[in-house]
Amino acid sequence: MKTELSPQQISQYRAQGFLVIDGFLDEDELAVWRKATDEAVEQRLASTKTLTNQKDPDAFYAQVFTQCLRLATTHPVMHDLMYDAALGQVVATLAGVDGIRIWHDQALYKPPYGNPTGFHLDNPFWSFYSKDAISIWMALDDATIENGCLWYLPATHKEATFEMTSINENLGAIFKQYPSWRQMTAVAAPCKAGSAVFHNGLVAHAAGVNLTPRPRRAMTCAYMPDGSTFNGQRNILSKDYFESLTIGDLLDNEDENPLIWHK
Ligand SMILES: O=C(O)CCC(=O)C(=O)O
Ligand SMILES: [Fe+2]
Repeated sequence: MKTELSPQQISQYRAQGFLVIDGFLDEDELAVWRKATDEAVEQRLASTKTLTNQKDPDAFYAQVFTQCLRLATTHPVMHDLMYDAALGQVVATLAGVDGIRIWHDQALYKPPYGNPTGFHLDNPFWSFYSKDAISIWMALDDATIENGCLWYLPATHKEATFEMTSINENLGAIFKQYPSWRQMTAVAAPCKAGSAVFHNGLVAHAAGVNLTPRPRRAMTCAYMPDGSTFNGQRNILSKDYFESLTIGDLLDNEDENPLIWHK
């Protein structure tokens, strides 16, 4: 894993709200990530007895991606990959925070001839608000313009608020909330398998249509800076934990949101 970050990479991440690191994994590491993710997704889909994350496979959203959350809780190798302190240090250093917790991991497989992922912000969906939330998006296949690589509206994390944005079938639904962004030119983030794309939880991003007969596989993880507090939304929190919380409480539960790195 390419864990060394240059000052240029850090400043580019902070300025643009995203950063691609080509060849983040070496070939052997990529093979481990692919196998673990494929297995964990397969097991999850078998246990939930549905082929996609939606009951209706013909629904638009079911054809955006197959989405499997918190695979570290069901697959031991995935657990080790996600709890790797070296990875935690990389994301914490990019984000500029002293400690980092897992918010949730998530496999995102865009199916063959799958629909695009509409522009959205991530952080408004989560149970904490932070200008320093960060995600990693690990390409398990080459991510190309043809198969649905990520696209960014650079630096929008500096203007975005925590207000919920809609993500629906319209690629540009977010522009109703942020009209000035409609004039921006989106920047594509194509990358080879084994590359990692990092983004801020408030930068606007989308993914293209998959115009190939093969899936576009990615393994992702969203992170919460240590010290973040509960904002009232449940999102992925367990029912019992959610019901025990009051707005403003520190989110420091090791089972729900493990601290994977601290200075
Ligand atoms: O993979 C995709 O299509 C979308 C990814 C995304 O929105 C994310 O990782 O936050
Ligand atoms: Fe996202």
